[in-house]
Amino acid sequence: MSLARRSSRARTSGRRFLGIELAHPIVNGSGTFDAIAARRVFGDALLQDFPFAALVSKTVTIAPRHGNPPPRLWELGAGMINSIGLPNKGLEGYLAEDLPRLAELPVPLFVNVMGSAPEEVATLVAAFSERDEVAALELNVSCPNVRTGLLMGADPAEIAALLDIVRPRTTKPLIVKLTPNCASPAAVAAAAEQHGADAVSLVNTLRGMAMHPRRPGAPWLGGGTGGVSGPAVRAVALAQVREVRERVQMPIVGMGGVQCGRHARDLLEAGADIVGVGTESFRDPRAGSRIAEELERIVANSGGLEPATGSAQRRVAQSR
Ligand code: RRO
Repeated sequence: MSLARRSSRARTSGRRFLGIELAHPIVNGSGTFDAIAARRVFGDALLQDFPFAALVSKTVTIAPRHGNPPPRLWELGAGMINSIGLPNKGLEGYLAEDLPRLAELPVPLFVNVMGSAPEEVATLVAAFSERDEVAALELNVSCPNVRTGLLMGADPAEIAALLDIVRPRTTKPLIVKLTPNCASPAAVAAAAEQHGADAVSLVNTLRGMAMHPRRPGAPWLGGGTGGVSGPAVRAVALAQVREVRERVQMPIVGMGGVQCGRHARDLLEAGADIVGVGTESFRDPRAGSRIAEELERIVANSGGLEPATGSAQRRVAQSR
């Protein structure tokens, strides 16, 4: 076994990500694990066996939002479509009510924020930047810029302009959550890196819709369209993580349809540094811990993974 492979085996159980110590490489996808509700259900047992190495919060906006009208979910053969529409208490409500409770969790907190203009995102980032409870910030850029009408995360120039305004407002790590619904997530990732992002996470959900079973021509979801997640998107996630890894040096949070340790290993092999689990947590609230344990066993049995950042780019180049 090479030295690189042996030393990286240790990294699979505990690793640093953006300077933050993680117990293992599995985190949740934003909006897929409500830790406050889970604490109500499972009590302090949740704290003793917390499923993720860091908690990524659901998206916070400046003003409170009710979210989309129901129905908000449609089950697919291989996943689901959600159209939740960002219900949240808004910045003030989140700071007063949610942040103190999330700070009690035994893992670092990554706060996900979204705004409809760069200045709004900057305001959110600046507010969370002052809070010691927050380890890192994730920018949800799957939102149209009200001024340009363009999806902020779909266009390299939009993402560059966003980061030029947001980056100076914090010294905390900034993760950009990429949308798969654009011509080139890799080009957006490269622009994000050039303009000061510390990491990217991908994939967010793929735009999709379901027809109403009883009303011809009408959509099922109250919001019309929604985001497809689960096993249906796993192959797309793998391809996009690999493409992004070819373009950037910064760390990647890979996610999309991960249900078991092997799926997590595949994303790490494709170039991710850590892995997000989302839809699977709705079936199994302990999915994060289970997948981390399965991954640990797979890696131990196979002699280790190479560190993702940089090495995956070399592997991709060599395979051409
Ligand atoms: O709230 C949602 O409907 C939602 C968001 Br903000 C997102 O980023 N991705 C998604 O699938 N749903």
